[in-house]
Amino acid sequence: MKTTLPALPDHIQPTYEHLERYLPHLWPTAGSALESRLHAHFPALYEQFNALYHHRSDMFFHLLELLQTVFMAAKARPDDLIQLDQTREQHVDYFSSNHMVGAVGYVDLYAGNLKGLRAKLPALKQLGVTYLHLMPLFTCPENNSDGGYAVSDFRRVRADLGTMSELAQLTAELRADGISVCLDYILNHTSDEHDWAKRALAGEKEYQDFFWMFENRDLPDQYELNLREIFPEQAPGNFLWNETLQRWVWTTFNHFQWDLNYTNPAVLNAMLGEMLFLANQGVEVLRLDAVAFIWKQLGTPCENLPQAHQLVRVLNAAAKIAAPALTFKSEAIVHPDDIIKYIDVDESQLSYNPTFMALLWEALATRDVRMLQYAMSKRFDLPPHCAWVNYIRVHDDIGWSFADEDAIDLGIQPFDHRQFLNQFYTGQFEGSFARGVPFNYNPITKDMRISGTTASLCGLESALGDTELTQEAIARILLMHGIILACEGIPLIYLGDEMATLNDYTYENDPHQANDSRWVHRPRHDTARFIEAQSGNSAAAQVYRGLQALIHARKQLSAVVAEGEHTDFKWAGNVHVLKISRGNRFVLLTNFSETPQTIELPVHMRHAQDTISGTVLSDALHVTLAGLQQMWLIQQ
Ligand code: OTU
Repeated sequence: MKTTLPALPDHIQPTYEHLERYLPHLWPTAGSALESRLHAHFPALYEQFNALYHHRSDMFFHLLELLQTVFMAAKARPDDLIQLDQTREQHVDYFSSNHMVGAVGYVDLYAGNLKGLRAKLPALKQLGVTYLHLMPLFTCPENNSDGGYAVSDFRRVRADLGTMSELAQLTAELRADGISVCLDYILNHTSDEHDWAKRALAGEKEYQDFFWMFENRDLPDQYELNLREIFPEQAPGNFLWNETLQRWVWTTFNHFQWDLNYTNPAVLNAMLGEMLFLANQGVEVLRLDAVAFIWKQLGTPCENLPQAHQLVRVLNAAAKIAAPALTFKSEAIVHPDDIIKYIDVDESQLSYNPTFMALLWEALATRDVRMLQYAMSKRFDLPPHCAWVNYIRVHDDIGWSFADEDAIDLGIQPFDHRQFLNQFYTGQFEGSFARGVPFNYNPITKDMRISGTTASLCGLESALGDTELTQEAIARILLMHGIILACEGIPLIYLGDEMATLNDYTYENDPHQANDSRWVHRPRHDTARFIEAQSGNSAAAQVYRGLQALIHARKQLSAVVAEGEHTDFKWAGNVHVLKISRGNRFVLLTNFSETPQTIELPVHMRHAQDTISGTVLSDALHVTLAGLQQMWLIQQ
């Protein structure tokens, strides 16, 4: 029986027989796994593709091209990955396991190159890492490449880091050690040195159509009316005049990052080819960089448009046919109501949780968990077979992207509150422990984001030389990590944070980095500090040991928390204490204030043990947490 395609008006309904005629040499053999996946996922692919391009007379041609890309990738898929496909298809929720622990870092800064990364494997295993996100490692412009986010060739690894075949070998080795590799799929733009951009610059119309180009300011000016500026300081505006082309080129981010034009189906097909190529190198998770921006439409903010979702769904369906082990992780740092729209088993199965991240920092500054608790109690649940990637810090800045409505519901003025948070985290607010650096202040909107490492933002930098304040900073670092580790989803550790790495201000001396304060939290791996962290009582060592204990506690949760059991953010009855429970047997309590706090225990937790301190509660009605203490209570 052939799958019936969704009924769609006024268009040719491509039956399989119909399509087969055009691609006989590539068509999957009857009864093959590929054929059954085609039947399972082509309807979705067609539906979304048709929604995007039905108005084009050449739609059918582009659809065939797309299918050809899918089949060629399926044919090229190595045997070990075909096996992985089967394993993943049997356990699509593998990323929800309590054994999952993620780490993210730069290959060069963490390990020098891909070879060096292999040598770091024992250190990653010691931390229990099962998911490793390597920051963009593709060929890119030499001086400034936005940390690799301006890709010149998706199929070539940056020469100083290694080669594509080394990468493929590494993903296989890591997989053998239970570590899934995640890479960025930077689909909104390429660098202006990408072959497509070069050919556009050389006058090839076909490639000029890969980007957004305008002869005069008429349309750019109209678009600008509704656009945000993402990097107002280093790259103001969204369009750049190009002398060679005599055109305005759309550049949402830096001037050397050219936005791709997905209204052209050839772009989608080309980028699908790059995506499946990466999947066939053994990359298991693709981070959909800046996914909110991929579709533009005049008169709209050009973010989170329905077509952006349709594009991802086409890509997802294509992956499900050619490389089903592939998982998407959306990077949409937008309003929480928009974030959730990307998360679906048929779209992006994983997503960053920037709302949670921002509110964790908010609670740390205010010592008040109300907004965190309120927002998460209604925003943490996800559709089936999806998971959050919970994090505290990554390579980017922190933006205060909580929902205004959530703040207003609690009587908090969102604008003023963001001003306060910016002051607090740049150390301007009196008594602040944080030492962050402003990122892209916009004088018109007064919007600003924050750079800085976890340790510096948690007070370790400002505490230097003061024993008591140092202990508080350490407790804050562990408290923040404890929360993401206790929750359902993949906890993501930003490499360097495991040893409480401080801000590194040397970027100010590098002319290619000085105008981007995010480099303050992208230091080179400090080997001396890492050695120091392995024993003794330095701050680095205390954080390293503490984190190891928390990771251990997380992995042990499998015995008490079933996979898929919900994470609940219930009111603890004390503004300073966050209570997170998973199922009936586990409760995490965290005290965001520096003073002891007492809360009433839930009835089922009156006999419990804190797996971190070992403390046993026996017939207890209340529990008191020391300042900044966390308790992982397991019902006894
Ligand atoms: C992403 O982030 C990357 O994480 C950044 O490192 C890149 O610079 C950027 O894309 C361009 O590739 O602007 O400050 O609203 O905030 O996608 C970070 C979403 C960013 C953007 C986010 C973007």
